[in-house]
Amino acid sequence: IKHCDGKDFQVRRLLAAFRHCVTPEGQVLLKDYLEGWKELIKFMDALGTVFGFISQETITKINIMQSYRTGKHSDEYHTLESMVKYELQDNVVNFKELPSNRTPSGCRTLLRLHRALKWLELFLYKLATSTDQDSTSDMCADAYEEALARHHSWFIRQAASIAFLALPPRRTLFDIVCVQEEQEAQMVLMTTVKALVRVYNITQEVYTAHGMLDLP
Ligand code: 1Q0
Repeated sequence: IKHCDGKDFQVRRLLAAFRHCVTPEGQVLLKDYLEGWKELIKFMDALGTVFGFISQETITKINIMQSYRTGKHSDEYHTLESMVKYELQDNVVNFKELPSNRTPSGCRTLLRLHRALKWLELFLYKLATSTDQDSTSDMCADAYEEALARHHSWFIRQAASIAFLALPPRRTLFDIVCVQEEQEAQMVLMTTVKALVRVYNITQEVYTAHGMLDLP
């Protein structure tokens, strides 16, 4: 299988997006952050239909963010920091559970992506430091337990654990990333992890500073 076309997943683009989204002042540009996520969706799509519900859920979250970013108040949704400031000022953060007919806030929506980014960081780190004998399903499940499971309902946890079993072996994942050599794979993965850690830590600080880590 060849996955190395321009329209397919490219780790170069993933890396560029998650790097560029951090400005020299240490702010997070939402446009590039979401570009990074769009690239991840391509990765999931390359994995096949079992991951469709995860990819759909990610698309839903990205679309909510895009609608804010291009909507009436687009200026306020330029960076993570400006979004938080605006939604706090305007009292639209939803610190309480919302009626389901209202569009969730940018802050609570991005928080879902932010938590998933921790899963990705842990998973890629495990992938980089493993061997062909290790199971990707186990690595994925371990990262999920560490980063995400406690934020998910029982039903979602069951569905996720079934999807994890369908994860292909390391070599197939490396094929999608278009790396063959073990060393090259390690380097690409670790570079990506570094970029993710940087964005994650900034976002985490902003959410912590405003007591927003538990938005319902
Ligand atoms: C590749 C395998 C993907 C494994 C993904 C792990 C996370 C699984 C979580 C699945 C749950 C999705 C169902 C819905 C969940 C929602 O309840 C939840 C909360 O939202 P809400 O509105 O109900 O409060 N939503 C979320 O937590 C958002 C979840 C987003 C999942 C993002 C998965 C990102 C996957 C990326 C695949 C990339 C793989 C490696 C790339 C290698 C690159 C070198």
